[in-house]
Order: sequence, then structure tokens, then C-alpha cells
Amino acid sequence: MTSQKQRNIEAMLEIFDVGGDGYLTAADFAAHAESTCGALRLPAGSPHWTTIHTALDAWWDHLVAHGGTQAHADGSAIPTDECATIMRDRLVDDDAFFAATVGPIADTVFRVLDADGDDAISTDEYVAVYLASGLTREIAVEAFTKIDVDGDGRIDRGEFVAVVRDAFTSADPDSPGAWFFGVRPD
Ligand SMILES: [Ca+2]
Ligand SMILES: [Ca+2]
Repeated sequence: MTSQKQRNIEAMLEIFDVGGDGYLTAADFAAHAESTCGALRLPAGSPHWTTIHTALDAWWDHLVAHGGTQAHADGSAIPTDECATIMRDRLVDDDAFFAATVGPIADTVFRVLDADGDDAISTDEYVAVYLASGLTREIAVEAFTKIDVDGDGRIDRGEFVAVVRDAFTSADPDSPGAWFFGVRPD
């Protein structure tokens, strides 16, 4: 367990802790699903919207199933740092977890980013999302370059899935995965 791997997981879970109270709840995951769908402009009840919500519900269920020894008495909240430990020790290497949660989310994000449907994300398609989030073109292009591992100017499906998985499992501060969640090396 390295500090960078820990940092990637903690950075992600801090984003999930919508209320910022140091605990994660089912409501936090539902809120994250809603904000993700909002950022991607997915209409409520659409297939992509349903996929995102189902995957984040499953993510919470996995955390509950694997932990909760320090949870609130009613089991409705788990400390964020305990969630990070569960992720680190139990879930990052669990294929069933990825297939139910991160996989469908990554697939949906890829399809939405791929605005023209050619099964690859171009620089322009990628930058458009960054600009919509209030980030600069410079940062977007830098991140794009990191994720486009073979340097052909397109993020293909394999590169995208690899970078998402890498975000959870890599200990390398310069890995593309660190960039998926906007975690910059010191
Ligand atoms: Ca495309
Ligand atoms: Ca590429």
C-alpha cells in the first residue's frame, strides 16, 4: 500500500462524501449518481441514467457487505476512512465489484464523451467536458495526453477502461489513472 494509491482512493471517496461529514451513506451515493448524471446531462429515467444509479447503489451495497464494524448503530453510515480501507483491502482487486460498479459507470461515461459515436474519444470531445466543468483547455489537453497511452490522438475504449481501473490500483504518481480523478503528483 503506497501513499499514492491511498491518495487516489481517498480523493475519490472525498468526492463521494457529498455532505462532507466524514461518513458515507446510501444518500451520498445517490447524490453522487445524480450529480454525475447532471454533469453528463442524462435525462432522469433514461437508460444511461438508470445504469449510473444502479451502479452507485451496488457500490454502496458492496461497502456495507464488506464492512460496517464501525458503522452507525443502524448501519446507515460508514466512516469515509473505513470505506477507503475496505476499498483498498477488499474491493480494488475484486472483479465482481468492478463488473457491478466501476465497469458500467466507465462504459456509460465513455459512450457519453464519445459524442460522435465513433468508439473513440477525440481531443475535442474530451476538452468539451472539461470546459463545461470550468477547467481550462490546457489542463484538459495535458490529461488527455496522459490517458492516450499510445499517442494516436484518440482515447479508445481499452485505454479508457485501463485508466479507470488504474486509478484504483496503480501506485505510480505519473500513471494515467491518477489523472482520471484529477489527482496531480506533488
Ligand atoms: Ca468520438
Ligand atoms: Ca489512443
